[in-house]
Amino acid sequence: MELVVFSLNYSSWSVRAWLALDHAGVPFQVRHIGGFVEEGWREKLLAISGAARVPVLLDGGLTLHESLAICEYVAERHPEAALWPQGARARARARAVSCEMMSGFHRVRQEMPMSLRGRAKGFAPSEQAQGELARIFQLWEEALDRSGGPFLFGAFGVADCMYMPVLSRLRTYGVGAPTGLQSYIDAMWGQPSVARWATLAQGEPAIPMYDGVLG
Ligand SMILES: N[C@@H](CCC(=O)N[C@@H](CS)C(=O)NCC(=O)O)C(=O)O
Repeated sequence: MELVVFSLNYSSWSVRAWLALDHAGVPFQVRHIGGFVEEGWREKLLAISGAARVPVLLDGGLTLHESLAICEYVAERHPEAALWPQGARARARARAVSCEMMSGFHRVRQEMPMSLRGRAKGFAPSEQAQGELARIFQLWEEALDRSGGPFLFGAFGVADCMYMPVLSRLRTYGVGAPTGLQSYIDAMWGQPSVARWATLAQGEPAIPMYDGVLG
């Protein structure tokens, strides 16, 4: 099995799929395409997937794009990893907040591009981004209140994979979260797949174009 990515330091959608695969203990290789920097990157990606976006999962004859679809596939193939919570209601809520990440929070994504190892200077989120962050904190608090933690729906799962890049952005841009969320944030940074990702991301090639936005 292969996961096609741009960079595990900068490509937040790739990281979401990578975390689900790693947590499920799936043996897989990572194939890098230097998106926006490597000569002919778009053609190389188009030759793999008509969507021309990463991540792409290659599993035998299956070519699968969209990070959430990849997480769903991993969850279905590896039920022992319990990537979705037990119980139809909890699973429905976990899917809803995962979809909310996929389709929303555009200002946070635009103003705070992910760089796990980057540290921004003098960053202040716009009012719109602050509003989106408040909604993210609210949904984390609600999920943790119901589940009792340590992760959004109890055990580490797809919803946590979806929001890990947000935690990374909070750290990169020096944005604080409500104190009640600190134990969730600590649990996430200490989670074994997250720790492995953080190590791998440190070794990814620098892309000056992305680092430039950090100021
Ligand atoms: N909804 C897609 C988004 C994927 C996406 O936008 N990936 C970015 C890199 S993180 C990309 O491939 N961008 C290429 C482009 O914009 O041309 C997913 O969840 O996989």
